[in-house]
Parts: sequence; C-alpha cells; structure tokens
Amino acid sequence: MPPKNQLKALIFDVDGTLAETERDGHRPAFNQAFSDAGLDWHWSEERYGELLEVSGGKERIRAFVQQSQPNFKLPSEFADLTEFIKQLHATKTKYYKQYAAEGKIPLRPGVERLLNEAREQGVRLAIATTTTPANVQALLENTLGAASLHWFEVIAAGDMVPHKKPAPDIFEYALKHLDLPPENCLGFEDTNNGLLSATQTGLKTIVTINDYTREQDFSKATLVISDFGEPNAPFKVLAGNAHSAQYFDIDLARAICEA
Ligand code: XBP
Repeated sequence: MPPKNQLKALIFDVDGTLAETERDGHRPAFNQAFSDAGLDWHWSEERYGELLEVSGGKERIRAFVQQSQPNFKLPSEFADLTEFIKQLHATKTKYYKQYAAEGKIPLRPGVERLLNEAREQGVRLAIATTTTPANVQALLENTLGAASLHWFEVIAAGDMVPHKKPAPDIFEYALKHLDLPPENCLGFEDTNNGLLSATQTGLKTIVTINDYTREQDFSKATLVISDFGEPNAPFKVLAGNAHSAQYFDIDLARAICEA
C-alpha cells in the first residue's frame, strides 16, 4: 500500500532554479531594452539584486520608476505608464529569447539529470514561475529541445494568475492543474519570495541558492542546498536533512516527500 504522501510530482520555479536566468538573461535584456528606448537607465548587478525583491519584470520596472526616477517624463506617444512599461517589457522579452537562442542561458547543475530521472520513474513534472511564458518556452527549447515543453503537465507562468510571488497563486494554479494535493508533491525554489509562495500552499520546498539569494531567509525550506549536484560534483547542504545523499535525485525527493 503506497504511503498517503507518496511522491507523485515535482513543481519547479524557473528563474534561478532551472537556470541562472537573472544573471545571464533578464538583467542584460532589461538593460538592452532601456538602451533601445533611449533611456539612460542601467541596472548594475547590485541594483538588480535589490530590484529582484519585486516579482515580475513589468512590476519591477514600475517600482524602479516610482522609487528612483522622480523626473521621468512619459513619452507623448504613450497613453500612460502601463502602456509604456508594456512596450519596454516586450522589447526586453525579445532580447531574453534571443540570448536563450544564442545558448547564453545554460541549465544549472543536475537539472537535466533530475528531470530525466523523474520522467523515467513516472514522477510528474510542472512549472510555477513569475516569468513570462515565452521566456519559459525559449529556455526549455534552447536547453532541452522543443519536446521538453511537453514534459511538464502544466507551465504556470507570469500573468496567468492575479497575484505574483510571494503570493501562493502560481503554485496553487500548478497544483490545481496537476489535480494533486501538496503532500504528494515537492516545490523547488531559489528565493524567499518563491519559498513563501510554495510553502503557503502546503508544499515541502527545496531551495537551491544562488549569488543573488544566498543571504535570504530560507527557514521555511525543508532542505537548502547549493545546487542539485551531480554524481561527480556533490552539492553542499546548507540546512535540512539530505538523508546522506551527495546529489539531489528522485530517491532523495521520495525520502523527503514521504518522510
Ligand atoms: C522571477 C521573476 C521574473 C523574472 C523576469 O520569476 O520575478 O519576473 O525576474 O521575468 P521566478 P519577466 O523566480 O518565479 O521564475 O520579466 O518575464 O517577469
């Protein structure tokens, strides 16, 4: 008789979890879009790290204008700031997709191995991300191939939900489409915002840290690791019980989910 909390699905965040997209894709794409628009805005790595507190690229631009561009003048061809941001963000997405197509946004360690193990062992897959759906498609197509889009039963992304992370909406959307309760799934995140979003739904959540997020509060995480690791490149365990594993695989996922 399988346990009530049998592992049935993995739900992945994208940015910072599947790939270092903020560093390798989004930040340079924002800066290129600003330059194309004739704006003297440039988000340094440090400034971008601060702005990442705001989920959502459009929301991030708005927060930046309101926080630090008091003299910003809306160009006359736009009816309002929302329309201006929408066009600026569309340009940014164009550049992000270009960088992905140029192979500039590789997957993090262990991601491809873990996804393939899940598929081989019949563990279902889903995505829950704040980023724009087109960005998810570009990342998956250019790292795992076009067929990988069908590995995920649901790709919950961006404006599909009214409230972005840390609100639980996007993980709730993914669970609803999987038609599974949280106790049969694990969430994977890299930020405190994402961890709050996932854990509010009741998901046990694993955090893989990165340079932007290593100082954040991950006290609600079930396990905090440096990355998913590989058999020849073990991960570092920063918090939680890794059950003596040297890298994150389906056996470890099962041990955590069914504990
Ligand atoms: C991270 C985000 C996104 C990206 C930028 O999403 O907050 O806004 O930074 O993508 P997650 P967009 O960690 O949930 O994957 O510009 O398309 O929003």
